[in-house]
Amino acid sequence: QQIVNHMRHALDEEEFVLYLQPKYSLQDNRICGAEVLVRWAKPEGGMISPGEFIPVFERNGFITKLDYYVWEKTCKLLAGWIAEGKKPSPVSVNISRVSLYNPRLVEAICGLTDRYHIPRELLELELTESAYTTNPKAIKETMERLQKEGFSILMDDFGSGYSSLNVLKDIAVDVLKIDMKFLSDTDQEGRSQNILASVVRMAKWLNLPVIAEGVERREQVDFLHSVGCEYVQGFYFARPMPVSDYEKLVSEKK
Ligand code: G
Ligand code: G
Ligand code: MN
Ligand code: NA
Repeated sequence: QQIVNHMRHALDEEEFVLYLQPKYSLQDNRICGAEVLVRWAKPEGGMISPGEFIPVFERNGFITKLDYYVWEKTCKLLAGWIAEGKKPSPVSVNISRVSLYNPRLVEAICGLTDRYHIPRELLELELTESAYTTNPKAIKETMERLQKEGFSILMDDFGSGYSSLNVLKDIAVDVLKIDMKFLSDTDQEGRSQNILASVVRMAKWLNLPVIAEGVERREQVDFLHSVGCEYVQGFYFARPMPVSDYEKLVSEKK
């Protein structure tokens, strides 16, 4: 209970801040969007990364509140850019597996984009692949409702779970995100490279854009280019950054 009060307090005090990690188009090296990644800025200093607190929040249910908070902040951000006359690229937010089972999820997201007058193609939704396993039927239904409402669904961490292909068969997601952790450095025979190349090819057959994430090295970029992967995200290009830094970066590049 104490930790719950602590988190409520943190929400009220706006200790959760949005960071943005740019996504790039490999074809022209331009920024084509960003992913929102939340950070917890403690008043006594220091940033806590979500890897530490999201799993806790998923267990105690607080994640639904935090997710909603992040989506609303993101809508405000987009609304601000639009009001300034900018033509923002889409921004994606993460949806926790817990938020996914909120029966009012679709209403909540539609309500936010309506309230802030955000064109729905500007708010993209990232769902981790492993979330599908618990109740695939309910999730499929929710996904399809969101898509009908005009939102794109990005399948996060594709290939990391146990049922990637199964999920892909059942749900017509809009974008695949593949993690480069997939490519191990110790792989002498290039097995994982071959698998990655095949996934990109499969995605093309399915008419699905692919974003490679976790791109850290030049050789990975060259490889991705050679197999026709179109979009990238990762430390090699840019780390997650405060909103003001992202705005600066985007205005410089244009
Ligand atoms: O930024 P970092 O790599 O530390 O993020 C760690 C994990 O936290 C990632 O799996 C990411 O998807 C998740 N995450 C980041 N921000 C959010 C958020 O706003 N909501 C949810 N549910 N997960 C998030
Ligand atoms: O699960 P999800 O894909 O939403 O999480 C993205 C996480 O990956 C974030 O925590 C982000 O900080 C991290 N990340 C982004 N780019 C890189 C990268 O190039 N290398 C590594 N190791 N992590 C990255
Ligand atoms: Mn993500
Ligand atoms: Na991911």
